[in-house]
Amino acid sequence: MSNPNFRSGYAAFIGRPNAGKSTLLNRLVGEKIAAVSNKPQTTRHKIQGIVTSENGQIVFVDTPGVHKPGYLLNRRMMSAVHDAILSVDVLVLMRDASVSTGNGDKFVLELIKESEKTAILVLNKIDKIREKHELLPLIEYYSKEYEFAEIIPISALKGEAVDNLLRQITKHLPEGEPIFSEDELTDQPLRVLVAEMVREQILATTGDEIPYVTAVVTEKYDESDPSVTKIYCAIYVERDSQKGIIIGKGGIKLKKIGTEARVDIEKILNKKVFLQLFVKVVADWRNKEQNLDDIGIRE
Ligand SMILES: Nc1nc2c(ncn2[C@@H]2O[C@H](COP(=O)(O)OP(=O)(O)OP(=O)(O)O)[C@@H](O)[C@H]2O)c(=O)[nH]1
Ligand SMILES: [Mg+2]
Repeated sequence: MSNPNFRSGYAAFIGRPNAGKSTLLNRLVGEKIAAVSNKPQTTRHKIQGIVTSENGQIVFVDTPGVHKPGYLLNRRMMSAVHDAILSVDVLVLMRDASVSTGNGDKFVLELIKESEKTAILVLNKIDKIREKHELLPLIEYYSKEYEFAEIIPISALKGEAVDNLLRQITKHLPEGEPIFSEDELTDQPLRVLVAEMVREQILATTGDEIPYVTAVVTEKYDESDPSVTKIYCAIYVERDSQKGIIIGKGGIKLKKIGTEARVDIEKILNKKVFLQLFVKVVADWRNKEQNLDDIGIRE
């Protein structure tokens, strides 16, 4: 890098489920690397997305939405959040500005306060807000609670004001060389990216209960044929009845999930893909160390 003032470092998105953290990550990176859905607790592990510009390199750390942990799965999700808070240079508190402040928001704010770190407040989903002045009470509330380095209203979905956000975050990073090479977009292994794309389609095609009891693991990734990558993914559920829901009548739902996920995966790999999905019933996987390790949700 020829720029002597080049800055580089880590910035973590912290916020409640559904705030739009993964939507913003995908938007900034310019590729779909994290699953997005309208269901809470979509993100289950830390996902890094890398954005390199002339002036700096930001390694974004997407984290699971902050929630009360019930299962071992949820405890591991929350330790991913705490871990990210401790390890990054800048915290980005993501807040859905279109909903009123609840206890969950206060809890997230406490995490930021305890960290005493440089933090930027991002008020997301402004496309849902009619008049900009409606944001003022929210801005006032947060400014009283913590000395945010910046407060930036954006729409992650529409891409509104995200360039400004990049500039502002870069400003608060230490001077230094890039951490990753310029063309790298994520630290996620392809196997994990693929599983994430499949899970996104499961979330999109099933009702309220299924998302929580489902996990996806890439069990085989075969590149021996140069013309087509063959990928085999296991979908974990906890009960036979859930297996039935995912497969659907005559297999129609599983087929739809597979077809749509394959389109996303081919986009990322830039290659023809054969994707085979199968459903495994694993009772209580959300409480089992070994299953969680296999799924890639590590302590
Ligand atoms: N209208 C609107 N919707 C948005 C915006 N950003 C995200 N969303 C929607 O909000 C929902 C949640 O988005 P995600 O990116 O999955 O949220 P998240 O914070 O990563 O959620 P978890 O992973 O569960 O913590 C999705 O339906 C998105 O399409 C936005 O700027 N405007
Ligand atoms: Mg997410």
